[in-house]
Amino acid sequence: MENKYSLASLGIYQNQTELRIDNIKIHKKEMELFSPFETSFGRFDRLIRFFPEITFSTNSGKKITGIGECSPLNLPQYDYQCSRSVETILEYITTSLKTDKNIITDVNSFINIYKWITGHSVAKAGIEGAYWDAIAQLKEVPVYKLFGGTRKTVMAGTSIGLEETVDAVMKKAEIAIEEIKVARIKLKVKPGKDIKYIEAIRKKYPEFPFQVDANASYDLFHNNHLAILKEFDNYNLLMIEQPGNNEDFIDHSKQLASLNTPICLDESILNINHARQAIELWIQYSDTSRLIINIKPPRVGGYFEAIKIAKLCSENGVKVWCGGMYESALGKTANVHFSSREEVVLPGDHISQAPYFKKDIADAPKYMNGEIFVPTDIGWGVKNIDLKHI
Ligand code: OSB
Ligand code: MG
Repeated sequence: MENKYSLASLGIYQNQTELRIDNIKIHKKEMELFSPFETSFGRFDRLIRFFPEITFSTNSGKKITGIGECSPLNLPQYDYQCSRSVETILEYITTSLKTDKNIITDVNSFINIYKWITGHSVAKAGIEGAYWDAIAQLKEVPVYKLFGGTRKTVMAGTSIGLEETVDAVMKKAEIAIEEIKVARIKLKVKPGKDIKYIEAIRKKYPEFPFQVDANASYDLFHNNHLAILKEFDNYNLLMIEQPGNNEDFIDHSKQLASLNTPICLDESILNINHARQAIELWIQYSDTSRLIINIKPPRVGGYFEAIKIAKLCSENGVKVWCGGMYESALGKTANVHFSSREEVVLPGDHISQAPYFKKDIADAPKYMNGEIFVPTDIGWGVKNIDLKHI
């Protein structure tokens, strides 16, 4: 299966204006969550977000500045990355960008400067985000146009964390469905905190678009766990997200082949090669209609890689959507620009019950009845961005 996509074949803007790095500033903000969030790997109430701000200069001396976001968890629980690893890698990338003498034009010429760093997708995505915002300023267009996006609005769902009681989860589901009117809900589950929660939601909302996310908490070789996952089939779920270990998408394809509910890979897919390999496995052991991929730019190292994966999936009948990493309004907006691509066909994790953070660095994009309006202003189009007072 071929997976080599050029910028042109993806409809991504190829900047030809010659640029040099003028300055890089990394803004580090510790942000307090509005309410603590719990998943199978922990509960937290504050997160550090990094906002790389890169100023480029053109041959004629014009300066343009773009901002991106890096959104790690505090500890290496979701994957190996954490706020301290991201801070370290941002130093390496910054040094590379400042010392490299190559001229920057299209996104490949930019990524090439730091592609010697293996892994560390969260830091890379924030750096690439700053590039795109700057190019959008240069061309005076919204970023989604550079990405080849076409949607004017994107469908927005919400992620509901684990709670001690079914009542507490039901309260959150009710607010999401009846007050916020999200396009779909996603519930975090783990062994022992699964069926009774799912059953309660389905009893009250038999048809509402509903999916679950296990964050790698089930053992795909444990009979009890397999039996529980099979039982999920009774609840008309859109998908089961990442039931097994991060590294084990081969096992996901084989061990869960008898489930009717599609399996969504999140943690397992770090680049386009993983996506291609997963597709080949589902062709062999299951069916591509039962594979879904959650594409998060911070998990795959940036927006260009995210678009490549979306294209490959779309060409192979695999549905994709855009997940979140508790980004601030800036990172969420960047995800919305990516989701404007036509290949992104399912609702993303773009909104939360209350604002995620007590004080955000910018306004969230306009939201109404399960849809977010893709900003049409220049750059990311976020309003009231303030990196000084947070
Ligand atoms: O598994 O999708 C996940 C947040 C951090 C790390 C992993 C995940 C999540 C979420 C939050 O589910 C989704 C959001 O940002 O709204
Ligand atoms: Mg997930």
